Amino acid sequence: KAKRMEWWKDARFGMFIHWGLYALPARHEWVKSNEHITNEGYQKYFNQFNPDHFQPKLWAKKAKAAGMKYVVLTTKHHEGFTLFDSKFTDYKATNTLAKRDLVKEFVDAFRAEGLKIGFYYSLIDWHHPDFTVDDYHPLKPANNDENQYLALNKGRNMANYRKYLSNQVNEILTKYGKIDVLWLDFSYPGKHGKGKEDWASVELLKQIRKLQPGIIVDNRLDLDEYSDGADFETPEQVSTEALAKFKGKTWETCQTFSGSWGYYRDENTWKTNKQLLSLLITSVANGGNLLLNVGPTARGEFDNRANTALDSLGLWMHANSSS
Ligand code: FUL
Repeated sequence: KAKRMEWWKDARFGMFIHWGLYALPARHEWVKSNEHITNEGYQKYFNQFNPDHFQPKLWAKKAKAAGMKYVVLTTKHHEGFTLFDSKFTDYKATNTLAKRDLVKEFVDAFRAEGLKIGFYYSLIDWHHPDFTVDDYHPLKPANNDENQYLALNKGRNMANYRKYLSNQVNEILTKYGKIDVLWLDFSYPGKHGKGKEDWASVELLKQIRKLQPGIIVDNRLDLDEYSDGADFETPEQVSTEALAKFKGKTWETCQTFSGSWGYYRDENTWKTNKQLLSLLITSVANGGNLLLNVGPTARGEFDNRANTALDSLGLWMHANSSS
């Protein structure tokens, strides 16, 4: 473990990228759940997804200039849409107006800039017909009625979803060469989900380690008691003051520029440059990494606010580095 963590501990600063169909409504990556949107209601975003300004080389250059050493992209977020070409679903970028595997272009561009490659993959899936309607699902009954939960889950079979998830993890770990980080995400078990049993976490982790022996895996598999469960902790949106308590652990704090991870056009409470810098410095000073998130627009661009913030971090890094 110590060996595989070497580059990561040295890296300190990475870019998180949350990009999916939710960039179209542009009001939070949880929009489908927050607004109880059905698959049919959400379909318009799939039909309109056309990232005509997607140039991952520009993203990679920005990340590098900001001093970032690795990147983590949402290959699939909770909405279930995959940016990669998958044999196991039609709900993928290849079938949109983009007509291609966007993960492939992304990987090539960031590798060319010398950044390590990470994939985020959501264990939660609000599109798959076998995924349990749990407390956070878009179809969750408004009154929390248990009989309604039962009725909604009749015919849904998590075993099928488990297979699907394992198949897709297999795809992302075999089709793009060496992958450095896998960032699996399940953070909200709720009352109706079963956590690690739902994802077969122990088997899944074995599969991952076998496919990519050097890969670094986060701690969101619900496997704390499993000795080889996690490589690092993932304190999310923790305040600068609270970061000190992670000292001595292996950790990466993930942070947004504003409140949401997906592109949120009208969200205006953006962190100042000073706040961002202080997050970076405090993380490093306490032995952690900072994974700073960008939510590109539906057309595939970083918006001005993100670019300006990244540029200013880059200026500071440049002024304070020896190379
Ligand atoms: C959370 C997710 O629910 C958010 O949408 C985001 O991806 C964040 C990094 O993890 O648990």
